[in-house]
Amino acid sequence: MLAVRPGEKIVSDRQALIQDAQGVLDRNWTGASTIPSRSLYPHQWSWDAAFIAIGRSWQEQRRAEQDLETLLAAQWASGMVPHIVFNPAVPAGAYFPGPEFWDSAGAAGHPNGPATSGLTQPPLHALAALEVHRRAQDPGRARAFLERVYPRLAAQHDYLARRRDPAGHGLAVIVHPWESGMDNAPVWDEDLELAVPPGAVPPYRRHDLVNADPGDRPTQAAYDRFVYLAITYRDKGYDDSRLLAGSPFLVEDPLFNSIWCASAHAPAEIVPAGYVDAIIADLRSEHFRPADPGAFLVPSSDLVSPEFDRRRYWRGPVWINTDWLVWRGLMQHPAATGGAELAAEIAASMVRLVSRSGWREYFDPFTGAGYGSADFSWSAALVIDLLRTLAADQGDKP
Ligand code: 2M8
Repeated sequence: MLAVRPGEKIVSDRQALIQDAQGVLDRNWTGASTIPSRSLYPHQWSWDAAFIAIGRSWQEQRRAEQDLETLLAAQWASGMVPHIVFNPAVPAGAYFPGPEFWDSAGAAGHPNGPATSGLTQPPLHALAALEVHRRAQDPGRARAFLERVYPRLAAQHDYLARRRDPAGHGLAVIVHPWESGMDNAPVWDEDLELAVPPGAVPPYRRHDLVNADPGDRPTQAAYDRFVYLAITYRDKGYDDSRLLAGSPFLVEDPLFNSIWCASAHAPAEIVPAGYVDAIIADLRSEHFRPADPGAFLVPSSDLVSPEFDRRRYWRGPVWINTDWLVWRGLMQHPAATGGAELAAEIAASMVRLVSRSGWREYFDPFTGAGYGSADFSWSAALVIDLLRTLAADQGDKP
């Protein structure tokens, strides 16, 4: 069985795995921030920075703080925290769409400093900053850090409330699948059924197909739509004031909003228990649990839907960050029926995946094979967090 009972050890040599994960983070450190991976993603990404800071917080307070502060230094005047901060030392053309595509310098409210993208990503940063503070080896330093980042985090949340809630629902909209972080998920397919006008997307070269197996990555049709949507938003100056009237893609994404909620410390305890039970039931059903007991949890898309694809980016493979989000949510609800067992199974699955296939970007739910880039930072950072949290809960020295 997949099952590991709560409290049971899930890894034979925890220290070795943590050290290995630490090596990934060391190799991906640039001096100012951590890149997600040397091959596919050579700049700083927004929600990656939050996951990475959480992993680093256990023993590298300074780098954890620096990861978050480098990102937040690129915040726009509106409060928007961009989804990519470009490293000027990386050759132009190493990633598409790069700084020349986004043209952030030409946009109102872009800060002085490195170029950025014009989109945002799930706002996990306040939660990450608090974790960094909570685990700080130097509490005085951590307090000063929190005082510095607090106004920026408040501005980020304020931006979402003021500029990204055009319908007044209390939920933020995303204007592009890239803002969800789960860019290529089948849930966006319907909203992406848009006609790209001929000539609207100038020719471009996809670097992801050079650096990863094309079978792991979005199709060309999906990519054209991603690029078209980004161009549409860019050409309106990244102006959020007329979103309802002018955005071809406008979605109140549940994951983005749950992260916003968790980050804003609207504590998970206010979630009605019925929702938690329903989520657990879904996760234990044929939709998210492969029948083979030796398989891996949790697929990123519904296993029995026609769109499910076991290896293609965000359309089915298991990702360590979404596993970690589900695991953490379950740990906050110890009383939910079956929640603790499921959390233990997910934790065991995460460890089995990286032990078997290394620090890959995503994994096959049936075989555990690794896909996408290698030495992927959030896989390493979040397994550090998982192992250290479990060790601390069991009263072991981390
Ligand atoms: C992926 O997204 C970028 C675009 O932002 C890409 O495909 O080039 C996503 O998995 C996203 O969630 C992640 O933040 C990023 C870097 O790891 O890669």
